[in-house]
Amino acid sequence: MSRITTLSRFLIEQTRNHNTPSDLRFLLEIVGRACKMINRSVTKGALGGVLGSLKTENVQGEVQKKLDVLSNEILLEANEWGGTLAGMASEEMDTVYQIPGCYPKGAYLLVFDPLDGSSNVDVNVSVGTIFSVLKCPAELLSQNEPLQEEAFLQPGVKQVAAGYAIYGPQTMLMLTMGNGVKGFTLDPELGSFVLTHDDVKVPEQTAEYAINMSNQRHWEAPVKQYVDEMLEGTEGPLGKNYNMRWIASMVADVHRILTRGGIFMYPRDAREPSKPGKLRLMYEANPMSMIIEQAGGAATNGYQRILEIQPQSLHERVAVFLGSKEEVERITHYHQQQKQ
Ligand code: P6P
Repeated sequence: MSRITTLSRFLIEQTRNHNTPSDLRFLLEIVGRACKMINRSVTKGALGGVLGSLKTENVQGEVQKKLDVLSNEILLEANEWGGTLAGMASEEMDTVYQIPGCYPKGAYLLVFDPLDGSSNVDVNVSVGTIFSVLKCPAELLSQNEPLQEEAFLQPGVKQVAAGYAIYGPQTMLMLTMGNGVKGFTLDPELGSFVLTHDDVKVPEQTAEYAINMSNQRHWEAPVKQYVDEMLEGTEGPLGKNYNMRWIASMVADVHRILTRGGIFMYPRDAREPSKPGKLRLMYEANPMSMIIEQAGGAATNGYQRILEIQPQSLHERVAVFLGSKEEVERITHYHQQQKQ
């Protein structure tokens, strides 16, 4: 019988070979288990009475789906008791989630988008859970005092782990702990995530881009220039024909790019000039940027590495250009040219 490496076995081997702290290993195991629980609810769909929207809005002003709230609760309940976390933060919660006083606090912080792309769940399109793990600054960790939001405000380079689960034709968990990207496929008969992609790499070159073209009139000049050049195909300066995909589920678009290359773009636009973009830095852009960079790709906001941005607030937004290095460098160059 061929040897299978489950997520648990992989994490044990990480502890042996890369000195991964046992509490970080335990935290990631629990996150994986929570994603399996979310997967179970997502895949039930109408049979589980979990489709549709609630009458509530989240801090982003977005109408919450039943599954948004359920997924958030699953992650909170799975992680609050383990003694690995000093606190949690989520797209679905205005403020920091404090670990209940009956449980000990731990050294890490968990930030997540519990169900990214949830507007797709009612139409049976892939959605996912995105998560990021940071160390809690020792001076801000107290068993008796509430955790302050500033503990989370660390640049993405400080992440000790990042990943996402994608609930699609296959349910997969993509994970990086700073030494490459691994892919695990859920074996529903085993109930375990099994290592199926040992060394995930983003092709440096691509002929595929992902952007919501309906916003074209709102884009800034560098984005208009870049997309126009791609649309010119072999007749244009880029000398090749490009294909376009836009699933409107970041996890699904990023997973495709991790698998076959491409560039994902959610630029800032004129609709909300005060906001630097739609996507959130702490629990969408940072974890996805760590994964993409660990897989040999690049991720910028048009001007700098996303992972080097110093967050000013928990739910701040950022423009995102990530994927195949050659294309991300090209559009970043266009932004920098325009700035001069
Ligand atoms: P639009 C989902 O709401 C999300 O945050 C990302 O998953 C996705 O890439 C983006 O927004 C889609 O935005 O404006 O095209 O609906």
